[in-house]
Amino acid sequence: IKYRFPDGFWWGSAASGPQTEGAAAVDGKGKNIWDHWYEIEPNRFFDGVGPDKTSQFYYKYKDDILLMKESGHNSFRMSIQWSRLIPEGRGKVNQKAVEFYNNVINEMIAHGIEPFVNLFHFDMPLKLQEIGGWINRETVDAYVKYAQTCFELFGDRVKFWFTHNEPIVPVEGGYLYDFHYPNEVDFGKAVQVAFHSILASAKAIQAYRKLKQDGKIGIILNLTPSYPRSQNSADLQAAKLADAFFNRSFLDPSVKGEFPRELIQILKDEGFLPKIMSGDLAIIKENTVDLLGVNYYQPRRVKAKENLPNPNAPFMPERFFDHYEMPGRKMNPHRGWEIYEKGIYDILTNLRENYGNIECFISENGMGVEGEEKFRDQNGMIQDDYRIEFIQEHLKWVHKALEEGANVKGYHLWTFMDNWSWSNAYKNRYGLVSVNLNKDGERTIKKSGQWFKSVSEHNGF
Ligand code: BGP
Repeated sequence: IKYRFPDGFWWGSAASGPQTEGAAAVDGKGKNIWDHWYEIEPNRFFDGVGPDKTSQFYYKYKDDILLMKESGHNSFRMSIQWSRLIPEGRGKVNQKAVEFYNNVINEMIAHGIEPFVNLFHFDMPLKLQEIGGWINRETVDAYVKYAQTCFELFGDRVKFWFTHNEPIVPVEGGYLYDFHYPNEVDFGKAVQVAFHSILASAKAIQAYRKLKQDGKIGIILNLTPSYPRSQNSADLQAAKLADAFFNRSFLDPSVKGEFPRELIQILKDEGFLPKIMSGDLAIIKENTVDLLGVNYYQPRRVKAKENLPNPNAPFMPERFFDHYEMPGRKMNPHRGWEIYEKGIYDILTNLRENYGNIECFISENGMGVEGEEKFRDQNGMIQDDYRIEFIQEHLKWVHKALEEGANVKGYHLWTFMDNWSWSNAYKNRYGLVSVNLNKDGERTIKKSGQWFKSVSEHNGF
């Protein structure tokens, strides 16, 4: 074994409720924005396949947990669907949901799989979106109540909690770049949504600590290291601002309890400071995370702006930088994302050097591939050597960061089994296990699933 990882390293994968459970309108579940968006625009991104289809984890969780075991999981990240537990976002708790999540958590533990539980994975209950979603302060209160309900119901067994998955994505998708409901372009609203998500996270952490349960709580952020085109000062400055907008905006308040100064200055200058109530900043300051989940897919390549921005165009972060395509970059042709394995090392090194070496783990990393059926061999197994290579190359960099002292505790792949995506339904497959939608969701372990098991068993490769 050339790359050995420390004892107790977390091997597993991540998934979310809306992308896997199905049963979208069953047993008292309320609607969230995805159920709603699919209903009103089924062909927008979804190819006519909605969150009600998915892999039906709601019904098949027992078999699926066996497959987790078979593919080497010692831990697994799931999310609780807010709109399943509290159908209207606030108010009545749905006992059927309590039963379901209890069953899943107990089943995982019975099979030696540590449950990592995330609270918010893009799934705003529709009733709360109707009052503005994260723009409305009432949603923060409702979220804290929801979080507290989860801690009280499941915290005797769940030892790893996360307040949000990629909270910047609903900001970008919903209020800047049009890939999440309510798909508006409004920088002011985007900032308010970001601020309230961060505040909600800090308040949930505060609520968790008050309960004195024996576990840890963190947040999961998608970090996209910003690389400047050159070392000239204009390019460096462009990369620095892109980093402040897209990484430090959430990383700094989550880990250090404060916002990046450059960003605050821009918001001030441009008249976009959010509404803040007295006491909010102190809550953020005092309730930083115990641990950080890092989702890493791709870097951001940045250069100084070439043309002056149109002053009449809606304000966007891109007023301060341009993106560029690095010549010779490696691409995932299916998802259109650059593959740059060293990025994972740069993130871990940055956390070690500039964020107090906060305890962290890779909470998502993975490769979405279209048309994997053509790689199925005569024994029915998908021969996804490209995925094995993808994971391996990233793990080598994680290993190097570890050797240099990074406080990284595990690696979770996106994802366990092929699932429904927010932006392409079932087109891109990410799983260690394949799902055949034409055969009632039949599951088969891919070659990568077998390989992953051996990595987890040997704690290395
Ligand atoms: C992350 C999300 C996941 C998942 C993944 C793959 O941003 O946390 O929920 O969707 O990306 O992305 P996609 O499904 O868009 O290819």
